[in-house]
Amino acid sequence: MRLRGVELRRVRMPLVGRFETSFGAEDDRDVLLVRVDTDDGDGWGECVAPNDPLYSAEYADGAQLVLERHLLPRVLALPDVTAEAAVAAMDEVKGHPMAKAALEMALLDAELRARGISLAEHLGADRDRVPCGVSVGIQPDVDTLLRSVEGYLEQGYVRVKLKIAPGWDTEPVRAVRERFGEQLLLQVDANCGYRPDDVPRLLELDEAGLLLVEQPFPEDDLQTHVELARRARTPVCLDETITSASVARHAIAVGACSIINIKSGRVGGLLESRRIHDLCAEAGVPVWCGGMLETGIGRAANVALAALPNCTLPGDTSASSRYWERDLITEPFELQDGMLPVPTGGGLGVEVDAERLAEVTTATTWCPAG
Ligand code: SMG
Ligand code: MG
Repeated sequence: MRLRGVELRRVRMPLVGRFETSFGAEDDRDVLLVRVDTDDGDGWGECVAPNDPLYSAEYADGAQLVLERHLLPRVLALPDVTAEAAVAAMDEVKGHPMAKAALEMALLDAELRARGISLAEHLGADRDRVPCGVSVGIQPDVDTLLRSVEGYLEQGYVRVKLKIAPGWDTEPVRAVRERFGEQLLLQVDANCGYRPDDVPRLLELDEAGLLLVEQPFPEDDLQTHVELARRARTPVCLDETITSASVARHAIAVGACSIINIKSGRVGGLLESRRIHDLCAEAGVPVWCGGMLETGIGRAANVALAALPNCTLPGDTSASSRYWERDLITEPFELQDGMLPVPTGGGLGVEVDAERLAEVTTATTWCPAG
């Protein structure tokens, strides 16, 4: 495939409601989209780097800069571009997995679209629809939380994840468990918000019968995750810590987690996600697909990933309406009996509407080959 150039596009879309986690709150998304222009046609990718470097070190402005200055020049210089060749060319640049993943996604989309193969099929998915969970941010009070959870359950979500932080943990979790009963699939996500001294506090969550506790401690603190995993009945799941297949292998080997959340942006791409999926399957570690408040482009990739055989837990692959009044970028993903259909068209299998996209575009940069 010959790459003629790459367009970096910024779009701003307000979220339907504030999304608050242990590290901050977001009211809108300033998304970086990548369009590759190839002699085989276009491909789209979404960079999941948030507006600010609070989830991890990456953020949208930084991702754009590293793409413009360091990643695109390497990939645009390749005579024959494939997603795999691009990943290899970008490898000497340290870090910046979300920027790399966005370009890989766009190239995979172009490549697979031209061949008429869906991303799900290419990755080895074995399902045509996936069960969906919803991630519920920190709320001003427990009553508001209960109303919010009730609304999502009415829409059909099959699993609820509550964001927790010191001071917003055992009480809201207990209230949700009491109100919605034992059968509710419930889990929590601390986004690195706790410290080693908090282990006893986190052990109190055992009484709530949770599916898992996600990333309680900072991403580089494997040891405290090991300690909690040894002492708690609740399975420990890692998100921020897992930045590659080799980190995943290590975390599993030392007993820091028994479940892994896969996000293609966090691990540098869909091909690395597939490797993590496979090594977890071999180790008997279930995985699920996380989310980063994606538009329809990134959501399409997530839903394909969520359809892999070892994604045995419902993911944070919610319907478009959970995030946006209207997803102006692609057709919306709509929940059907708590499930989302896996796109079957070539590549990501979603169409970008150029006119509607223009309505939300705030800046466009064209990076030509040669
Ligand atoms: O896409 O529904 C979604 C959000 C899921 O909770 C979610 N993501 O740590 O798993 C996580 C958070 C990170 C969001 S930061 C933008
Ligand atoms: Mg998480």
